[in-house]
Amino acid sequence: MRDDAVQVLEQNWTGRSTVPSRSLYPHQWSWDSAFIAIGLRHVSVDRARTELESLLQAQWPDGRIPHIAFAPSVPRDAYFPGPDFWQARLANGTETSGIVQPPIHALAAWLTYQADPADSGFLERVYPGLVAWHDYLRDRRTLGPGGLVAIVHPWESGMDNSPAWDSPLARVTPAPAGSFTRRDTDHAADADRPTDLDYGRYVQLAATYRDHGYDDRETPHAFALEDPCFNALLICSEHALADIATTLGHDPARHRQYAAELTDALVERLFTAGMFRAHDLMSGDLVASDTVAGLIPLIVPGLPVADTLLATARGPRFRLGQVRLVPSYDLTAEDFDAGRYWRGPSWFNTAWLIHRGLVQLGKTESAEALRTDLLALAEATTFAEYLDPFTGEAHGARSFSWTAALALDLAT
Ligand code: 9YW
Repeated sequence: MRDDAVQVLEQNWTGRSTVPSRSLYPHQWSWDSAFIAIGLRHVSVDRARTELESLLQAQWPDGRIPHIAFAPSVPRDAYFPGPDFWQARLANGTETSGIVQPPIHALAAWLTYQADPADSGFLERVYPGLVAWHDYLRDRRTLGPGGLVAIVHPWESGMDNSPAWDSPLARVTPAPAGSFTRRDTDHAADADRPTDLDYGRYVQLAATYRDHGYDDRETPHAFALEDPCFNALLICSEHALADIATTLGHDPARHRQYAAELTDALVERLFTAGMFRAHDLMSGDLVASDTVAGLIPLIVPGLPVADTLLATARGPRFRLGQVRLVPSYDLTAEDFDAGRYWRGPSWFNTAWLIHRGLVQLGKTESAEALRTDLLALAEATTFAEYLDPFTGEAHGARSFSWTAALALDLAT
């Protein structure tokens, strides 16, 4: 398995970064690169560093790390929405999207550094960009009164068609069907992907943001939610920034302080009925859909409700330890769909995050069971993008980079 995983990462390496999948996603994706670096550090620390540093080359002057950095060598229409849609070009010539993805980068940088602690030059180089990234989120994306940061597009959650976005998205008028051409369904089964109606809404939201210059103060956001996974990863990364600051001889206090404030807000604002739910800033309500995003706070150090949350993960909605990996959606929900993307299937990155949470909580047996399951499934599915939580059957792309990287990490 190890050799095969290394080979997947080799095949998907472009010289500066790793594409998530040669067929489906031929550019650099933000949170993918962070997960990939976490695995790559066991193969080549140099490549892991380059992966993260090349992503920072796509960072905007306002601090945001865009969710896609487009590869100039790939045909402009290979992926939709491509560079001509986003119309975002940096001074260094890099073309990017204008939205973001969950901030797991500082954690990835810290783990990459730990694979070769003799080289603190890497931390010196990435620390300012990572601080600017978190500053962007805090200063421009704290849209509600509670201090949590908000996503303004479903793609920003990394869980594109999560059922949690159904009711907020229902308010968005979709872009007309004929006004754009999807490319994702050229490479994956329609039944595994988001619907055309959802896609039209994604396109409309992104176009509105673009037409307002991606300015968070000017854009009349029709979609703004505080997502538990996004905020939990920000907390972990803020702790990682504190560790990085300490290593570099800087004062870590501001990072610990922000992490503590976010943790309080997360529990106070998003925790209900045993788990975390997204808060819709437009309606003022918590969204009544339980998704794996609501379990990811297990990774937050010192989470006061960790025991209750773990009981929910093991309960009938997610059946941790009884099904394959961790389903992306409540198994008891009427519209649970074992094959469609973020509406049921299990994913390797969320399983890796929950595994990390279990280890931190000292739940050794559960952690070990999840690790064994992840390694077996990575091999059996030839590193699939996602899979059926009941049968383990592979769905989406194969030779998927973060699957190979995270399996490598847990195999090491
Ligand atoms: C898309 C690249 C990305 C991931 C996201 C996943 C998917 C892109 O692929 O989004 O075309 O729908 O949802 O988490 O970063 O792997």
